Amino acid sequence: MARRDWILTSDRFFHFPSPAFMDQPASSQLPDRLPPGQQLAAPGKWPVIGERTPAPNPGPWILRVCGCVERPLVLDLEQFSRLPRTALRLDIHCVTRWSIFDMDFSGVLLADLLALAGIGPSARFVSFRSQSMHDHSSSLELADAIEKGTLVANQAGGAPLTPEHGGPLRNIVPGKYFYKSVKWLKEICLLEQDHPGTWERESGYHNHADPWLEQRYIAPQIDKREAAMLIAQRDFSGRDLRSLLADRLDLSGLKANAAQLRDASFRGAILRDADFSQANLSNAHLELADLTGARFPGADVEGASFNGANLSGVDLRSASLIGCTFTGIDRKTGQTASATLDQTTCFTRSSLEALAAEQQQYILASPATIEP
Ligand SMILES: Nc1nc2c(c(=O)[nH]1)N[C@H]1C(S)=C(S)[C@@H](COP(=O)(O)O)O[C@H]1N2
Ligand SMILES: [Mo]
Repeated sequence: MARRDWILTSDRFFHFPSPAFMDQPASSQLPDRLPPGQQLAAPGKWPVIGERTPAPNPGPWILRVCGCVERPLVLDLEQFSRLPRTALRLDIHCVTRWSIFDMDFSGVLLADLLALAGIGPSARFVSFRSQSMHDHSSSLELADAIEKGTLVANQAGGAPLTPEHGGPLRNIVPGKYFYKSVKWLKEICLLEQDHPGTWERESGYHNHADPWLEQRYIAPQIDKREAAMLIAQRDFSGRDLRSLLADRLDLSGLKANAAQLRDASFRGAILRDADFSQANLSNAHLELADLTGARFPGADVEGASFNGANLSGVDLRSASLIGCTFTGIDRKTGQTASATLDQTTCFTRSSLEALAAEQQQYILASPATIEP
């Protein structure tokens, strides 16, 4: 099926995707447009994810195009602003399960920058490098990056990019999870060998990042025997157990302080009184789990699914809830599954703002305690 990663909102580009999808009536667009496991962000909200500020930048902003190129480029913002501009409208999809439709970005196409620099014969990958505290970067196959319509943007929604969203410059990669779009872009380096990006190296994010194939994470190698031992002892404290499968297990009283449980699956598990303080549970599957009395202080639960879970006595006041779900169609059964909340389930009003509208409404209509 034809899939729209972007449409052109200015009149220049080297190819145009099949617009077949756009001929369908509006009501049939939504299921086709939202990649699997994604939901729309709260209207008008563009969450800030990852780093929030660039590293201090001495002197004026410089963008370099280097590596396997024929003519390395060193551009200041004034020179950048005189390059041929392109505007794109596209949907963005964060790996933590929120999407926003019809974002407008404008700037200079990677293809146009590379036409100036000249692609060297050995170039196969492109690394986007950031002016950031830990030298954040992300990479793509060069042909893929060009074909997708990668843009070096300095504007979003017709206004200069704000610093928290990557201003003055970031790259935007249509049709990939948003972690391929690096904020505070300072260097575009063409490479012979891939140099996988920060999230890809350190957090197990998938290097291909196709939201339609749900290429979110590469499962790390967990030694099966060690996992079985940790499960038997119910102690995951400080362990890296990303993508662990623990569906339907009885893990009452689990100790998971500071555990890495990104993308782990606890579907239907018994997690009564579990301690998840400081744990990373982003995108974890907690559907239908019994979490009565479980503790989450300082935990990261972005993109986690609590659909159908029992959350009696659960305190989510200090957790970041971006992309979380509490109610929705269960992907295994096709039925709606909703979390059970009572007066002992706690949120703060500000944390609820990060949720998609449907999720917010569900919690506001429940008996849960919401602190100001
Ligand atoms: N320099 C830098 N770029 C980054 C990140 C980061 O932490 N540092 N996070 C990535 C991730 S995971 C996402 S989802 C998007 C978030 O962009 P936003 O904050 O503008 O929504 O930026 C990407 N680019
Ligand atoms: Mo992300």
